[in-house]
Amino acid sequence: MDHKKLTRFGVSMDEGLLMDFDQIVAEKGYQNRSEAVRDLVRDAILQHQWTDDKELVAGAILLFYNHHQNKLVTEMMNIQHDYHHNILATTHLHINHHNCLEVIVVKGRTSELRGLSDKLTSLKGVYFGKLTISPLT
Ligand code: NI
Repeated sequence: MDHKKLTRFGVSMDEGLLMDFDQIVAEKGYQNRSEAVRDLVRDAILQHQWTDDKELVAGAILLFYNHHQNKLVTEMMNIQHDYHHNILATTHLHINHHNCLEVIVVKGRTSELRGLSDKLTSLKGVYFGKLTISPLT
């Protein structure tokens, strides 16, 4: 399929929704709505592809947590060792006296990476956890 040929299409939506969208377009610095819509469509396509559990992907898990939480660091370490074949690198940053930010660079099947991310994110003491992945093809 030729992705270079531009095709125009019309979109109808209520005024309020369009006003909210225009605000995001302006805040993010898009040149126009078309550019913003193209990014949204690309993202939607990626999200859809990620539903294929067998697809090989690479990405990163971002974790923000309190390292004083009882047993949290040990549990995190055990889980990461269980998934050692999926983990390419781990970066740990001591944000302040209590809190740490960890970025785990991962590669593997979508289902495996989701499993790893869910296990880490659901631990007590983890304030925020998010897996971001990109297809490798
Ligand atoms: Ni730390």
